[in-house]
Amino acid sequence: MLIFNAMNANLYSIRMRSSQDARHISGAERLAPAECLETLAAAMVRRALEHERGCAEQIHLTLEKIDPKIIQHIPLPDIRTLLVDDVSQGRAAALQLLEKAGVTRTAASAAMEAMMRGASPEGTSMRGAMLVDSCSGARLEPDAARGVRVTRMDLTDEAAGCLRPLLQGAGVDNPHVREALVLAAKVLAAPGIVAELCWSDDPAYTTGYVAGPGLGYVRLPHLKPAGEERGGRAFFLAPGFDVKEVIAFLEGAVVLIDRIGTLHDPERWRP
Ligand code: WAQ
Ligand code: MG
Repeated sequence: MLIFNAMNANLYSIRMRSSQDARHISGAERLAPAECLETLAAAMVRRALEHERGCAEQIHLTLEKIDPKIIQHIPLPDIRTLLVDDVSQGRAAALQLLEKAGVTRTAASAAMEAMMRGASPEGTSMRGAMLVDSCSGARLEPDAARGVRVTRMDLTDEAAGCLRPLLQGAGVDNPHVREALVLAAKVLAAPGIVAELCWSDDPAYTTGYVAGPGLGYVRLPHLKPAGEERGGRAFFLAPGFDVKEVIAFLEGAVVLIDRIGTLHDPERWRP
């Protein structure tokens, strides 16, 4: 979390995922110096036990020392909100944005339909994300229940200190937004990723987003109906890029976000 190299020498990856047998409940991923790990671990356990999706029966916590030599610094994307009236407008806007980012209509629709059905083989939410060919729409992740889990990323304390008041000013400083921004920043920095589509698996959280290197992070207030448990993520990979390489980056690279982007005023979506 800290920007100074002396502090980076002491950095750990801490991550949690929780489930009720095969059913994914929640996850979290942070980078933090040794002295913060106890407090963060306790907060992650509490989150797993008190989650809206149900009380966890299995909780996996992983803590790992980070090699300071491999830390990369990247910025957060700019943030926009497109106001839509309902889920059908939200999904139409998302398809348009994905096309603008370079995803074919076929690939964008296939990924969206998989998320609507529940993208795991059981028709539930996956633990991680789908990796989708941005041209054909083919699924590229090796395990369709697990998906690709993006870990080893966080804001520096300094960047978090700038981001939170900015989000507060717009009334959107909540963990969903902060964590999604951090995840999207790392996804957009991955080799060959042209866009991401996301909506939550938490039944009450209906705002989702489309992100892309040229688009930034575009929030859409209605990407699924309230009460819906099926959520997910799709990372669209341009043809010609190596699947193993992009997964190695998303799961393994250590990324500290040290700069935030611009927060634009909400605008109405026009078809
Ligand atoms: N790596 C890859 N995929 C993940 C990860 C991860 N670290 N964490 C979650 N997912 C996938 C998984 O399939 C989940 O079911 C799905 O994403 C949704 O996860 O600006 O809260 O944590 O207001 O429920 C968007 C915020 C919030 C929009 C999204 O996702 C805004 C959210 P959740
Ligand atoms: Mg969730």
